[in-house]
Amino acid sequence: MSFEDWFREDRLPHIFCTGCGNGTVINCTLEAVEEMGWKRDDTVFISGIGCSSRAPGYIITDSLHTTHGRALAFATGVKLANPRLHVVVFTGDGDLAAIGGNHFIHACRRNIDITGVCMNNMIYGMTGGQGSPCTPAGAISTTTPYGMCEPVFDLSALAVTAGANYVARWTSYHVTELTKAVRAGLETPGFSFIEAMVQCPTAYGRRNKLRQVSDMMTYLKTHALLIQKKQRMEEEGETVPADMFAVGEFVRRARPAQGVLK
Ligand SMILES: Cc1ncc(C[n+]2csc(CCOP(=O)(O)OP(=O)(O)O)c2C)c(N)n1
Ligand code: SF4
Repeated sequence: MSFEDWFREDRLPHIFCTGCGNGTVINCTLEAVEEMGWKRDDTVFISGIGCSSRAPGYIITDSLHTTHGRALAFATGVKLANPRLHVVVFTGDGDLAAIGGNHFIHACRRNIDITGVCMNNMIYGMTGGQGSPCTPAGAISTTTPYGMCEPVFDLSALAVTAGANYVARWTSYHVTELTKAVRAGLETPGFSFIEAMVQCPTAYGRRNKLRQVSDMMTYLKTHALLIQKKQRMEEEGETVPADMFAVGEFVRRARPAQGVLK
């Protein structure tokens, strides 16, 4: 079998815009799931609402497309009702960190055996480009026409602090690293969180001088800074540019977890 055997082809064509990064994240996740040797009958994909949250609909397993911001609450119920199931949540930055912020914190704190994959496109994509907690300072959105004046929210740092057992961030450019990170998250008992920075040419790129898909990919590539390099720069007193974001593995630990089969 290959990762393509997990696709629900009768749902095609998909709704994603040409050049959207979400497909890459779905492929990487399914590749990791396939590497785990999981069975379709034992695996459930769950999401909230948003472009990214449409992902489970294209996968052949049982899935739940739930309410905006509530994917982790539904996933918790599924996992605790049947801990034998492998539960993977797809979410977006708005779904996870705005309306779903409290569920995110407490899923990390409870350290439930779920893997959350967030497609962070730095914007509300599905509803036409409102600013999200992850819209970078100065970026243009429909709700920040003069530039985002609030500081960007670091989803991975929150997950580390709140108690997730595995946290990593990559981008849709870093396909190999992203796949390995999802695999590590699936293997780690407890809550694992993988943040994937993705291009959204439609709602984010065209308002922020990144109109071409290649421009957005170049943005992701050139603004990603390996965590070890960032730490070295900080130790040596070098200034880390404010628009760079760290990528890599942020934590891998073994805090007591819930929903893990003994
Ligand atoms: C309670 C509720 N409020 C608002 C909405 C409208 N809504 C649907 S998707 C969405 C934003 C999605 O943004 P994000 O989670 O970042 O996902 P993306 O579409 O960018 O992948 C909003 C506000 C809704 N469906 N339900
Ligand atoms: S609006 Fe953005 S996130 Fe949504 S499908 Fe289009 S490119 Fe992807």
